Amino acid sequence: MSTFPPLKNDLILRAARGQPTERTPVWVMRQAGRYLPEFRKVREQHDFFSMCRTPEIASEITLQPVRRYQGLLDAAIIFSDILVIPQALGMTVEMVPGKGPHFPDPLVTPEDITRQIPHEKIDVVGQLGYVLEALTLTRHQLNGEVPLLGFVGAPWTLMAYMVEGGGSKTFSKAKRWLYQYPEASHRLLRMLTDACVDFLVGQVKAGAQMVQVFDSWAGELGPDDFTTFSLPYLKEIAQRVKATLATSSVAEHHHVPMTVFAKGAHYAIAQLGATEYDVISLDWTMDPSHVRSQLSTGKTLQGNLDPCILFAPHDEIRQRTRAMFEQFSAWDGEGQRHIANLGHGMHPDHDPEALRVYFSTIREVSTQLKAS
Ligand code: 1CP
Repeated sequence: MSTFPPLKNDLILRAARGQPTERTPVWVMRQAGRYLPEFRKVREQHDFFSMCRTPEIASEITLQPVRRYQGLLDAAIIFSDILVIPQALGMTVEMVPGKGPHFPDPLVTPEDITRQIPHEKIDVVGQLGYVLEALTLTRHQLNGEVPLLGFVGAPWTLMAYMVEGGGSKTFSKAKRWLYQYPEASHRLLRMLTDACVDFLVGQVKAGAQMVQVFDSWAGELGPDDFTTFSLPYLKEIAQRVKATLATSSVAEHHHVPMTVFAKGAHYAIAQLGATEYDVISLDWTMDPSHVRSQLSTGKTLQGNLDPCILFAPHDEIRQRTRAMFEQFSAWDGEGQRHIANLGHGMHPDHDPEALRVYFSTIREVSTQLKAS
């Protein structure tokens, strides 16, 4: 392993582990993205997945928000996409500007799994070496300013894209698979789980200091289906990643915090609380104190301002951010177990200055709380 520069700000790692912090750390989902003019400038010249595959470009984009919000951000998240896993398994995925991901040849029947996912492609870490290189390069370039986050899409969310062929309003094709082809669905979810485990372990070895599993479409499933088709795989990912890293010869790998974001899965909070994830990320429809009341174990919560509040006048952003922050600090008994974030990602038409207001408000209110 190459030696990385010493970390100057480990607030997010401490908050994730439930250790004391002098203020609340903050980052936002999709902080490296289309709302930034500097991102759009690079994007104009390149195809999306070529950007992901070029470590220098991926690294540059990861650093853009860290530079722009100098000192206000407490983490960087590697620029990539959850759909690099389906690509590594052999599927074609294109990113259509203004529309989103598109699979020209999605999985229609279970036979398509064997046809489209050749066995020899399952060396995910080998296929995704470019993400690992981008992580290592970025960790050096960050120079210890803030920790670097890695991520994967959860098996159910990845399966949803692979069957739907892109985004969807109802996810009816993917959900139909669960009922018509439950065995094949489990076979696919299992392959994706193996890929997620290998890829996350690879990301940590390459330099990721914390990782997040995005189950963006968890809320499309009801409680029973979530318990059958998503939760066991989410659980297994945390278990296996932690067990594998515990045997690493590098001490830093032993305590890499893991976050789960099961968007919309209100009904699953207690179950998620019983997994090995350190942090549970909440969308904006979830009430932090209600969530906290359902958790018996010491977990850190992340979130959860509605991203659309960033369209409000600055004064209202300040007011709503304060109100959000207070909901989390109400149970601040065992140390500030809160990582401030939005309840989902930035939108392309957000004003970067509105996000600055959010960051500064978090800084202000959390510093005041700690000083009081
Ligand atoms: O800044 C960051 O957060 C890091 C980079 C990142 C991450 C973590 C990107 C860049 N994508 C993701 C994860 C991701 N990708 C998720 C999980 C988080 C979430 O729910 O938002 C999902 C569902 C995707 C799939 C995806 N990729 C979508 C969503 C489409 C839909 O179904 O609604 C879209 C629009 C993309 C493209 C994408 N990914 C990232 C960027 C900057 C973009 C825009 C691409 C462009 O320029 O066209």
